[in-house]
Amino acid sequence: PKEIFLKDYKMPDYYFETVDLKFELGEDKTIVSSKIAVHPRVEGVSSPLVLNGHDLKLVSVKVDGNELKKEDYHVSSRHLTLSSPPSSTFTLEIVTEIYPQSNTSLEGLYKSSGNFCTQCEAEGFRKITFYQDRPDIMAKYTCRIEADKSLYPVLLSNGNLIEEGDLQGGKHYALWEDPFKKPSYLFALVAGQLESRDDTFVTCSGRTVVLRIWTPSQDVPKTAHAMYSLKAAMKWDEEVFGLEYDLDLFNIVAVPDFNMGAMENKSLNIFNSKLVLASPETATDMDYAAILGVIGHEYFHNWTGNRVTCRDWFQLSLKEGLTVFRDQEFSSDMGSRTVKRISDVSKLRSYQFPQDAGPMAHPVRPHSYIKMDNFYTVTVYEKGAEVVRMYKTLLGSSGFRKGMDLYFKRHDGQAVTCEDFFAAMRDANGADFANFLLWYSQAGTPRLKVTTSYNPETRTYSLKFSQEVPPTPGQPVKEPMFIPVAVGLLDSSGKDIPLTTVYNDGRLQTVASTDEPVFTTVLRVTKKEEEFVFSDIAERPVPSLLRGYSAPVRLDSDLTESDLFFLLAHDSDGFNRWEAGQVLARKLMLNLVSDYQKNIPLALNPMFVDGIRSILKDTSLDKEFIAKAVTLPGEGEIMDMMEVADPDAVHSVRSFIKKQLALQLKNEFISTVTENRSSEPYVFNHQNLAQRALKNTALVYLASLDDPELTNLALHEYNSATNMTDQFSALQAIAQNPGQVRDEILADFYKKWSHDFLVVNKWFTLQAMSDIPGNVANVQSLLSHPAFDMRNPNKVYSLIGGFCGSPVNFHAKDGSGYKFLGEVVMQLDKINPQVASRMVSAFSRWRRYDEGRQALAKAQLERIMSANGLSENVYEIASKSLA
Ligand code: B3K
Ligand code: ZN
Repeated sequence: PKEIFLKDYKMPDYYFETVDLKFELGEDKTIVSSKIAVHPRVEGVSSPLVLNGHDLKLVSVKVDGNELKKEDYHVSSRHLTLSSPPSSTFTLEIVTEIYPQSNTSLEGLYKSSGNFCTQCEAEGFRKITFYQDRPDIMAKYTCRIEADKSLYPVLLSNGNLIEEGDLQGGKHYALWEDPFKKPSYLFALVAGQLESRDDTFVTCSGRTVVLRIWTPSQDVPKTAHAMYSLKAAMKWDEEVFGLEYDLDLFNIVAVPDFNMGAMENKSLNIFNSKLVLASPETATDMDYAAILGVIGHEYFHNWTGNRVTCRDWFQLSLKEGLTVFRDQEFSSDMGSRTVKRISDVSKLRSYQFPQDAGPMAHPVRPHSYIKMDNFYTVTVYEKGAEVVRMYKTLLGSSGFRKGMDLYFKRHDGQAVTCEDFFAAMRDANGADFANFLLWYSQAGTPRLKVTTSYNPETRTYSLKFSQEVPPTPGQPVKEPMFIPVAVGLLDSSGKDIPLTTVYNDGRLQTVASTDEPVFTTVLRVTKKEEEFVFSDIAERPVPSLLRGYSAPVRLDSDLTESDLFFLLAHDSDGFNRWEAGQVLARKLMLNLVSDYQKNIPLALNPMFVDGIRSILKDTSLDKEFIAKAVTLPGEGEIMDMMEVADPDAVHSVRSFIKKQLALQLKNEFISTVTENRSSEPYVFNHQNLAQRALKNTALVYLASLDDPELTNLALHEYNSATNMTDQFSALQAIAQNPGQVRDEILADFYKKWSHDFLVVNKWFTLQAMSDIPGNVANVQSLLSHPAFDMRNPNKVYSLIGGFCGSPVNFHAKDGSGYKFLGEVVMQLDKINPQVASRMVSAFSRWRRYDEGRQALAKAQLERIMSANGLSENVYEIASKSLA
């Protein structure tokens, strides 16, 4: 397999102006004809024209209407090369044959539940026809689709429908034209039996846009929330960024077989059904929130991704980091900003930090890849979004908006780089961004240490920072980063102290203008070691550091336990209030883990129990915030902080604390459950979902005790639930404890929902993630359950992905979990390399465990590496994991 490097980027020798495609969709094969207007980059210069192609059968190739002679081109399994095409504008016509029916990779053109659909990002278009399949080739497309009218009554592609009609032999056709230039990865086609929910949106300039969400007819009633989300997103982008939709039609299609969440094809977004279909009875609040966020995300790509796209795939975060940031902000504005920030930071810590500390660590803009699909990662997406957020933290809302405006003014219709985005932010604000660009090129999570001191004589308060970026593969030595640290200081009554002046390494900076008091200031930490001194501080303050999590770093401070309890009770920054509790919980858990390993009996600090009690009873707090604040850090997060990760110890400790809290706060939790029941019909709004979240968090605590009275309470909640959020939470609560009640209720749930594959997937996930002893056998047998199918990615993610997310069983000491995954990966790789590659990633951190586990995991990776016909996708992850 060949590695591709950013440093080798070259401009194309030929550009494509227009592309006219024709698809003759058939039952055994599909014929694809393309007619491309080509012009050389430098007029008069001819060089070989290399087109990408993957598993294509070439039927014919013509230049300016003449069939090419055999000696004028060369076809291999991955390319079609024209040795000396004309040196000025010419027409290229290519006909290929493809077989969507047998395409199980779900990349290119394939079939899902009888319907045709496409997925082209990153490099799937080359599975449809020979093309320069790279994002800096932007062309205007037309697409004519011909198919059997009764089997495929609906024919969709990008842009506007300009013609349709009947053909002989029961066929019909549709001709679509997209007026905007686009890269091939945004091409889409759908053909099948679908019905739509239709609506309209009137844009800020008064244009009416038709909105359609397509699904099989029986699912149309479940698209109301998706439509609501789309309209909310369209409005939000106009209000916050001044961005208006640019066509008169916007289509969304939901398909059950899809490798990832969704795809932002121009005006024809294709979605995994999981992220479109929802009803109160079948979808949880989490599903509703995910739909809102992803519908927003794909819609927002219309400007950040489609109108302005990436020059090459290394720049992926240019569109993904930015669009994740935009969808995070959208969800914040639609719900609770603090809770959204908490969830996003938890995700970063649980998934991105481990990636950044492992063999797959890569910068937000990677330097190389073998298979681009392996780089749609939490680093490119979530850390990339943090990088965008830092611009906003440094520039403020209006400065950030100026930067965005300039970015679109300069680059609309172009394929650009991360530097172009940086330059727009900088130039629009005349900003000094020091070495900020290092965030794109250096991998690894920076460690930031802070030492605090107060001097009563000079009434000054000092923060001394030191930073270090750990080595990562290929990057042994790092430069210090530019870390924006948002800071506030609390006085002894818990109030924010107005900040006046601060000295940075002796240089004066004034933070306060005369009129408005400033309570949070953003310190610019740029050196390996640096001191900031606040003046006019009357007493020793408690600092609130990295407010709102202003930079993606691991912060280490000398704050005492009592400082942290103080922040937990008083910080005006909601995120940091939660964070103080988490820092306490992490310390507590790590100490107990070490006790556990030394066989010291576990005992829970009563101060911690009191802290949780007071949050639980604080009626001034948002209920969703309370639910988050009483939830312990995840096992993965704790293991990530250990020298040698010990899944058994971490799991035992977390369960111990959970049960202790349940025991000691039993009455509080019971009243939380009873007081937060609701008899109102389900509505997805912040107040209602917050109430459900709090009630269900309390229920899971209570049921962990395996006390018949409390199990009955959970059963009562299960039986009286009127929506999936409450029903599934009760099921989860009960399923914590092995035994007859668990078995019966799991069977009952399946019986209720066997007709709905999205609900059945929840049932798979719940069992797969279970920590009950020896669960691998259960998961193994679920592989042959009639509802399971290895060809459907959602099912694989639910059952196999879910299992890998369970620390105790996946990391079982006897290696049974590893062996299970090893076998599944090899089987899966033959069907769908992208999905197999995601699954094999669960092995990548094998070196974090003890020697016994290391040997067992390594053996599985080696076994995978020696498999015949291994895909490039799996090869890249497995080989880098072993390196
Ligand atoms: N851009 C797509 C992801 C494509 C993944 C290709 N393997 C979805 C998104 O991020 O919006
Ligand atoms: Zn995206």
